[in-house]
Amino acid sequence: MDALTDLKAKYLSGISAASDEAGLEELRLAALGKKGEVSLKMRELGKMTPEERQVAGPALNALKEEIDGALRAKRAALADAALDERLKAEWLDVTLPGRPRPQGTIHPVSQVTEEVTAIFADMGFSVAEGPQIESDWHNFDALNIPPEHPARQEHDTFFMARAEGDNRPPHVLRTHTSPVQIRSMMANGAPIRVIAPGRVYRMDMDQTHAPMFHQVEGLAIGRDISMANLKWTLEEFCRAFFEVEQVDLRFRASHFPFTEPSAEVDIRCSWAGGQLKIGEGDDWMEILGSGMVHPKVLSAAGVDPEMWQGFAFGMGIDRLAMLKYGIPDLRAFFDSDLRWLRHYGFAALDMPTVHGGLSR
Ligand code: 2NM
Repeated sequence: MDALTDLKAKYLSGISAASDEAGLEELRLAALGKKGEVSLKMRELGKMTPEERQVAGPALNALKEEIDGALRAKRAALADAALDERLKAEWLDVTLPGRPRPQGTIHPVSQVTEEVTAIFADMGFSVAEGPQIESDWHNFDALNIPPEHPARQEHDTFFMARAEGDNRPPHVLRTHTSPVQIRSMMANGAPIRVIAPGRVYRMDMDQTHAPMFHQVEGLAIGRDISMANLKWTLEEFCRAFFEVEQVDLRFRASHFPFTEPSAEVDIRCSWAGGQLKIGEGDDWMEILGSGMVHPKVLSAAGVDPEMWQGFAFGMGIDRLAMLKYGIPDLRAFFDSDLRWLRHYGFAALDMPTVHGGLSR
């Protein structure tokens, strides 16, 4: 049995010295493979006498088990070592500081637009949009603004250039978002409840006016919508927007071509100590225009005024932002001054909801 002792010594030391999986497999084949040394010895058992076989058989089996066991153990040890190497190479320093916050902020106009949209969405209004370059018809005629109306004259409206020889009325930069409501009524008919926030343009530039500013207008058309519905809707809006329990609104008779009757709406406020407080005090501040949509406007938009009626209103988003967030100068709104934007901007991903209290 000296031959077996030699085999055992040879393979166990070979396995112990192997440095990789391929080397181990070579050794396995050399010992236990079909033509391996141990397998050949097994085959010789057939030629032995029963007495010889009784001794050699168990010894060969034991050798085979031992080599097999050593192979398994070494294979596991190599795998452990490989994992250790990987863990050393792929370490991650979890104590590193986090990534810096994004530098950008949400512009107050965007913030207020989201707030207004959330409040009116809660009351069943959807958002409508339309082109900023409008046809003369959508911006004026459909809204019962006749050609001789002062708002149409050069000093208020930006007109687009016309091709030479084109005598059609030029398109305009929309002076209000009302043409969006016209388009909504033409596309969807009545009943309808929409708000239209967006940019509008007027040739105006001083401390309180910019040539581009933002408006939100609302429209609700139904079979029996009245001024009472308008009053409740606007009160509800102001309560939610200014985040106060009590608001007091004052409706002053006014005139707009697209509504009849028309009212300008003031909100009770106080300026005590130079600080604006909404809902208390003895001052009134104008915040929006409103009225019952003129029958001629309904007809122009394809809605039968014998069947349908409703209210509309409009207000300036930029001014709402100044009032709510105490921003003094309208002209700084569109300067893209990073210091101003960091000061007055809002955190990204902090979207206003009515249930979340809008601006918290
Ligand atoms: C205002 C004041 C009063 C208004 C009217 C319409 C439309 F298209 F439905 F006729 N939209 N918005 C409206 C009414 C706007 O802004 C001061």
